[in-house]
Amino acid sequence: MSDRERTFVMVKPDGVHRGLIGEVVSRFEDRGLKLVAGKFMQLDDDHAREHYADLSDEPFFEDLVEFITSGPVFAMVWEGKDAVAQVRSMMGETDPAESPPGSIRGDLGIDLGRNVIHGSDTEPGSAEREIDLFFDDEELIDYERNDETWLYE
Ligand code: IDP
Ligand code: MG
Repeated sequence: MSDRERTFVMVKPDGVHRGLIGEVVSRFEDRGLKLVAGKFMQLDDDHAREHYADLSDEPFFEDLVEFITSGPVFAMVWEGKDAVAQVRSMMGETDPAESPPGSIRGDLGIDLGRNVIHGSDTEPGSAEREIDLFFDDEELIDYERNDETWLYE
């Protein structure tokens, strides 16, 4: 049980506009991860800058903030065994063009700045920081999936 963790995931505006929320949610559900929070929302400028604060010196930062605030996003928290690393591996690489077929970005995107999905990176504390930035504690729902005894030994 100690390897169960939570990670923050977000379908970006390109994914929402392209009707890919259901596809993305399905992949994590099918894998056996458990949805513990979800919110359809539009990020304001401050929220976007704080979320991507570690990239603020990058030349693409302003474009990234403009894009991520340009339309609605679907923010989620998923829980399960090694959830942070599992979600990252299911996402593929940052650039969809370098992501293998079978990964979310490799199947659903083609361009770096339109890569459909955000997922917390594996730096210690990243997932917790992002979950806190998007959700209040009472929005995180504790429950058991009724297939958990078949998903975990
Ligand atoms: P990640 O989303 O795979 O964690 P990060 O390096 O954290 O990748 O970058 C955050 C987002 O910034 C990426 O998902 C992508 O949308 C955008 N991005 C990253 N690198 C570049 C770049 O070199 N040019 C344009 N956009 C970029
Ligand atoms: Mg990142």
